[in-house]
Amino acid sequence: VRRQQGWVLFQNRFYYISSDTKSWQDSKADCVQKGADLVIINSKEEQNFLRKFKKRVWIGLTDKETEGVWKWVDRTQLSKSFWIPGEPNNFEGKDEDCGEIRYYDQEDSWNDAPCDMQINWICEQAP
Ligand code: 2F8
Ligand code: CA
Repeated sequence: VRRQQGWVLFQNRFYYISSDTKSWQDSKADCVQKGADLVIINSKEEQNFLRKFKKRVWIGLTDKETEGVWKWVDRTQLSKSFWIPGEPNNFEGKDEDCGEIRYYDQEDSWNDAPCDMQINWICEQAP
């Protein structure tokens, strides 16, 4: 059997890093199709692990439902957050409803960006 091709194991969970780019919604759909979802970040260790892919990526974070109320794709609230200082800023009212890891060289690396932007993404499989 070929199992978990292209997935990386970290602390009991499998992660998939895309090699192409998509909108947040299409990225999420790709994860769901793979039996996973966009990554949910619960710890400093996980945040630092994800930075090691050295890519700008969509994560499972959105305030689509209520502007300014950020939730994970499993509908839970944030326990820890790693926003870039000054973010989330809904930049110039451009409706930035989706969360990305924008920088991989600093721990506080999350930015809110327009969901139709095309970047890489990371899926996480629940154990
Ligand atoms: O300066 C921070 C700002 O940078 C960009 O806007 C100029 C980002 N937009 C995109 O990446 C599309 C903003 O989200 C970010 O806040
Ligand atoms: Ca922003």
